[in-house]
Amino acid sequence: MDCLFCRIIKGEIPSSLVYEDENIYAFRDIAPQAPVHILVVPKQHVSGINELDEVSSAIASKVLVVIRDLAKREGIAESGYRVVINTGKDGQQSVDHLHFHLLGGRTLEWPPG
Ligand code: D5M
Repeated sequence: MDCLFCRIIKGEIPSSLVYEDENIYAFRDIAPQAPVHILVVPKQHVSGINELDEVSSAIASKVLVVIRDLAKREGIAESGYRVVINTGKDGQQSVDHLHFHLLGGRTLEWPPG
């Protein structure tokens, strides 16, 4: 399977790594939409929320803990931030490997476009 994020996780494509553990890989978005824009990705390939099962949803909950810690480390925990999972065509998901956007460092608008 030719998945961009699987290739990044395997080290076949370079990335700006900010965190890695047994199950999770986090790196800076190549096209940042905010001063802090990190993608936090379960290593196991799951296309998106619709494909979550028991194992991958347990890892997804660990992703939230990683996001909490990254927000602290990036200095945006107090000012606030947003966590986004784009899903499917209408959700503008462009990479079919589940990923959480961590966005912060500026006042974010609501609602999103
Ligand atoms: O988010 C997919 C995100 O992935 C989008 O914000 C750009 C980012 N992207 C694409 N290629 C790379 C590489 N090579 N490094 C880092 N970030 C990348 P989505 O929610 O699917 O639209």
